Amino acid sequence: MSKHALITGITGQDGAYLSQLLLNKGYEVHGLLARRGSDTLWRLRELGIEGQVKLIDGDLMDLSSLIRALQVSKADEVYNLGAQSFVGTSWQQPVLTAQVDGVGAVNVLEAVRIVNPQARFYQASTSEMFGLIQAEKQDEKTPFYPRSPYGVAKLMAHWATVNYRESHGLHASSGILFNHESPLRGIEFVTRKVSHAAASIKLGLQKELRLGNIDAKRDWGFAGDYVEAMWLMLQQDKADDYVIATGTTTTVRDMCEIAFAHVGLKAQDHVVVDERYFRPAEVDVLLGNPAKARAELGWEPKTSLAQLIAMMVEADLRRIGAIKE
Ligand code: NAP
Ligand code: F7E
Repeated sequence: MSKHALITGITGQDGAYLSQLLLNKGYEVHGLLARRGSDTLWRLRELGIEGQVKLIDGDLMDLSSLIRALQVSKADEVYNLGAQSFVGTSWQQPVLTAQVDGVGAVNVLEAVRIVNPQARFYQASTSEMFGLIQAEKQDEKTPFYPRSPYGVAKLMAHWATVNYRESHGLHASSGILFNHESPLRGIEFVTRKVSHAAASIKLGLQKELRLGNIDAKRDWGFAGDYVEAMWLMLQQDKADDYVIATGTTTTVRDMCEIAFAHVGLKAQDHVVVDERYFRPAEVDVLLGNPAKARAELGWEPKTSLAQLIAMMVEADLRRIGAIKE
């Protein structure tokens, strides 16, 4: 009998890669579809799996729809990936972000507790919870200090996951994932904004790239590698929390150099710093220590930043080239 999975946020970057991973493992994959707006299924289509997942209408803010999704999917494993995930927007929509990212996670936990407390639960926690970092390298024991409404909402969801594990005995794990990117990354995030611009400038469609704080440092990995860690967490006998990261950090400025060099250009000739993209409070540097995940899950990142950025620029060259023809 195949296992059943329910993924909230199935139309997002991680939802698409996780669906692909689980389908390859023989799972029946169900996903919560929050919006039926214009082309929300493009990522599943790019991976060629649009017709292989079963979509259930629902929203993280609607507990009744989550209860129904648990019943319909008969899920053994529930991955809560749905979120308002763009940090910048969380200052414009702090209440929505709190509701979707914070209360939404509690809603999923409640649905699991009510419908099938034996189901295993994964929470998409984030390095944004470390915010103003309290240790040079962040691990599972590093104190949190979120710097954005997004980080605050995610911290609520993280502690709710721990609490449901401790008070209701749920197999509920929290993956504290550092930034992970791919050709399926939303265009608003900095790596994709850069890969798209490098391709666009190379093809003569754009001249400059306007960015915010290019001195910020991030620990960037490949989303395809990171969804494996999510699955591994739910295969453990005991639920727990794990940091998932590469253990190296790079400035936005240097990441731009890698992207532009891939198409034979120099980033400094095109990047313009624009204060409009600065945030009210910045997370200056993130650097994760994935030692626990390596030791207990046997998980390792497989893709270097140079490989990742090359993959993203190549994908954008193909997409833009296809539109131009
Ligand atoms: P993403 O591409 O922004 O995907 C977010 C997903 O959430 C989309 O499918 C979106 O649906 C869905 N969603 C938004 N509001 C919803 C609602 N009210 N009800 C149900 N679904 C809703 O994010 P991602 O990069 O794949 O990240 C996956 C998860 O990991 C998120 O929770 C994110 O916060 C977290 N995370 C991400 C990273 C990272 O670096 N990528 C790192 C740590 C943690 P639509 O398609 O309809 O908008
Ligand atoms: O910004 C700086 C920006 O928006 C990275 C989400 O997946 O990872 C992501 O959050 C850095 C920041 O990602 C621009 O100020 C400079 O310092 O790509 P980002 P994020 O904010 O780190 C975490 C782990 C999550 O959980 C989130 O869901 O880049 N930056 N100039 C810029 N950022 C953007 N977006 N655009 C710029 O023009």
